Amino acid sequence: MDIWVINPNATESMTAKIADAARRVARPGTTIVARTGQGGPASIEGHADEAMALPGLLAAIREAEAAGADGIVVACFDDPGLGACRELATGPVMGICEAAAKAATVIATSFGVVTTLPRSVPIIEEALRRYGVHDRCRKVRAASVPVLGLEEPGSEARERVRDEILRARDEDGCEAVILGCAGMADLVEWLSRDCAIPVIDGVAVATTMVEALVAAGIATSKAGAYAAPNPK
Ligand code: 5HY
Repeated sequence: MDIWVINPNATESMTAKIADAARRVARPGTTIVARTGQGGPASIEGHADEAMALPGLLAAIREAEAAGADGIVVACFDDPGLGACRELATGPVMGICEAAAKAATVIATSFGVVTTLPRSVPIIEEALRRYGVHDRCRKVRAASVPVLGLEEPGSEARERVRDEILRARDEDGCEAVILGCAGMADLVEWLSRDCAIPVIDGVAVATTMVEALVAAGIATSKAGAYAAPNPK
């Protein structure tokens, strides 16, 4: 099967690490096709960036559909434009926030999220409410690092993320912590070891969830909200 993993921001280095994270967990028969959103912002930090990323994201969805993609991962923790992506897609479409949040509720009674900037916290809290898991989340924390700080070798970003995860574990009583940015995907193994708590990367989980749905023959329903857009 072919799973397309789409980074809606325009940073190729982040797409590469996202693709690596997806390929690390993909089954032998699965091909991961990675795409970077064209024309969008270099990083998505808030509502306006998210809106500006949508045209490139939807163009990539159309490309995936034309190529016969079996499933799609939207690799941005804001889960931008999921409804629109699902209208355009045939196979299952998973956002990394939704995937990670639902996985966390399976392995723990309470979880936390560590994202990049404080401005993303309310956006993530709203997403968790939308997914019906907000009551299982102790706290959404921000490491106060810009998204692209995660791309800078030698920056303090990874240590700041680790320190926030330790606070989530020790102060909030979280039993698991979700990485609240696709750009953290390459840190998951180190952080899980260093913090001695399950750390969940939404890219890996979304990839395996899409694989499972495709393997089970489950595609996006076209019976209602996710029907293809009306011809104009
Ligand atoms: C992301 N922004 O996963 C989100 C998350 C964040 O460019 N990729 C981005 O940190 O706001």
